Amino acid sequence: MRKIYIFILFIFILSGCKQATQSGKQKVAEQIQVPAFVADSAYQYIQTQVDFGPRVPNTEVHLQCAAYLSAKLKSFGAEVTEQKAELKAFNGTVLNAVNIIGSFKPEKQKRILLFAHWDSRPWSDHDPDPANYNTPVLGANDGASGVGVLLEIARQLGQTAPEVGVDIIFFDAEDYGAPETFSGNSEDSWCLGSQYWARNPHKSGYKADYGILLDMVGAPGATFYKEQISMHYAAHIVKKVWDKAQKLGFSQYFINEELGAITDDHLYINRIAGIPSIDIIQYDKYSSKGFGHYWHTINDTMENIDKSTLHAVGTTVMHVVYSEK
Ligand code: AHN
Ligand code: ZN
Repeated sequence: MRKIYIFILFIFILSGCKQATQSGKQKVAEQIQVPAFVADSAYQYIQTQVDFGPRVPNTEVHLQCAAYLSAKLKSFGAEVTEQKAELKAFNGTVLNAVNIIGSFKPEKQKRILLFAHWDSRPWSDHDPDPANYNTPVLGANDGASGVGVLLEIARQLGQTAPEVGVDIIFFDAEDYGAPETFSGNSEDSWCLGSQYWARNPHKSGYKADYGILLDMVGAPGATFYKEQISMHYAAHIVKKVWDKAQKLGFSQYFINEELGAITDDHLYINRIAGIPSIDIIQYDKYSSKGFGHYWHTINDTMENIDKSTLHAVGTTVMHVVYSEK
């Protein structure tokens, strides 16, 4: 009799062990595989944009670059919408603007919105030499870097689908804001493309769980602080992204400190579209402008683009997206 009890006990332990290993395996299988973000590829996408020249609205180059960005998103398998609008700038100029939207898995309910601006500023109004004020900014960092990182993410999304749907929007006319010397009404003069989309989304009733804006994400040694408009509207998303960055070992880029309130596309996506959104934007505590020394100067060129920074930002955003269920 005792032998039988021991035998039953033995079977019991064995089956328990088996279950334990099975659930262990399940855990391993459930761990999401995040494709590797290729910084070389993002760098090339930035180079290509810069090679077009300044992407200033109402120029030929601007249209050529729009066609390039749409074609790229399509080639990665996105459903692409070119949203055209005539937008009035602070100085009365009517801008022929194009917001470019690439949707992955448009049928999915749960969606994440990733965005950047693709236009470049018509004036280098922070250049140390006033003779350069009317020269357009090349916008390697200010514009092209966010778009380059998102194009590389788009390439990965096309190859390996995450659980959630993703919309990538390249907003136009972000950087046509009134210079500090302008004496007229300059309210809401920045971010015209995102303001338009927020009032007229490409799909009526469009919803996303949250949004992430990438702005000036390519400079060597860039620091990204927990920006205060992002904290006001979407503190939980800031935490999610910064926590992920720390875990991945990028704490020298993603600083665990709240600093600066920056008027940028995410403000209008929060305020008008009601999608909780954050801004990953380079902020330099130690510079008088708050941004890099080349910001809104003729020196916003490829020399100020660093693959390690692109890697930190791209990898972090990829891990956030592929963690969602
Ligand atoms: C202001 O200068 C008010 N906001 C910065 C938004 C911006 C300009 N991002 C890139 N260029
Ligand atoms: Zn700018």
